[in-house]
Amino acid sequence: MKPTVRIAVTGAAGNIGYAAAFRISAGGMLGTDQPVILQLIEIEPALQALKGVEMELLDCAFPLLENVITTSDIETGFKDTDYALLVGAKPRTKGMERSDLLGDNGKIFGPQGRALNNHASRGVKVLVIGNPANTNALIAMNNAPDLSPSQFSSMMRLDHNRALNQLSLKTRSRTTEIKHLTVWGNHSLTQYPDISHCSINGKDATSLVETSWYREQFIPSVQKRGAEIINARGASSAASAASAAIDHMRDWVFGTPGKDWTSMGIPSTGDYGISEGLMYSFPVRCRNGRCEVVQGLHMDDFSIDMIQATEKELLEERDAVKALL
Ligand code: NAX
Repeated sequence: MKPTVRIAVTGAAGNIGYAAAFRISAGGMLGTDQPVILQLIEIEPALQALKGVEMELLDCAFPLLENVITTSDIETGFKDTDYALLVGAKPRTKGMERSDLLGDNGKIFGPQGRALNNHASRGVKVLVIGNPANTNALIAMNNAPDLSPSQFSSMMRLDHNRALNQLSLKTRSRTTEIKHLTVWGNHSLTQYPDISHCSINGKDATSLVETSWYREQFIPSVQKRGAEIINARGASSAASAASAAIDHMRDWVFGTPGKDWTSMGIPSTGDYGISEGLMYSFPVRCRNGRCEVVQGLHMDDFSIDMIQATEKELLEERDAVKALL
């Protein structure tokens, strides 16, 4: 058995937090030889519900789960944590402008960034899931000057997995046979699910599907999948989001498989002409706990327009929260 690690989850009594906590405790994220302490964080009014989550976790008698801490105090919740999944966020309510949502969430992610800066393990890996995830991650990162920007990321893996699913259904292949898919940019309707470098069983994916299907059906269906789930389920994606968070962290820690890559929101250092500092989703390979943008991919005019459109939206989001950075 490895030495115990601490994993903080905010919004842990919510839908995604609830689904994630059990899979983490069962070893789905860091392996079945990794004991964990869960540090579950909620706002005061949800602490009673969180108590119920703790009771259920303990009732599972998970061999790997050494302890569960529940708290509304972020300094306690992030103390010595090795991994942080920032799920809790303020949802958009009727009549709320996007700028109000950005501002309200900034008030959550600024203090969380500072608490991570001051209390987390020096090697902490932070994944922001709560929406608007890319810009919330940007705010947290900017409020943690003693941590490296490379310790912050935002979740695009659900979009990536949704794209794998759509393409596998269309081409009657397994998702594991699809390589080199990327979802670029923002976790929003401007994201760009890109199959132009993708291969399926060694064949060019673009030769297996019609361009009209790719541009008019595939891209919008991945972009709008979240809304489709809400219409069907009456609630937003939860288990699939938790599963994506676990995939994201597992690849970050153990590496992306073989020569394949994944999609992760990470701080831009200017690759592919994307403005420096933006939390932007790129094709990423992870090795030894570090993530690197895949270099040298040829981008055609369509792709360039798409990656710039989603960059423009992220620049506008950054402008709207500049007081918090
Ligand atoms: P829920 O409303 O079920 O749960 C959110 C929980 O967060 C609640 O229990 C709430 O009390 C808690 N919370 C709110 N503010 C908090 C704070 N300051 N500190 C700690 N906890 C706090 O939402 P859920 O379905 O779990 O979704 C959570 C977030 O994930 C939302 O912002 C949602 O939009 C976002 N998503 C992001 C995705 C992504 O791919 N990046 C996909 C799924 C999901 O839509």
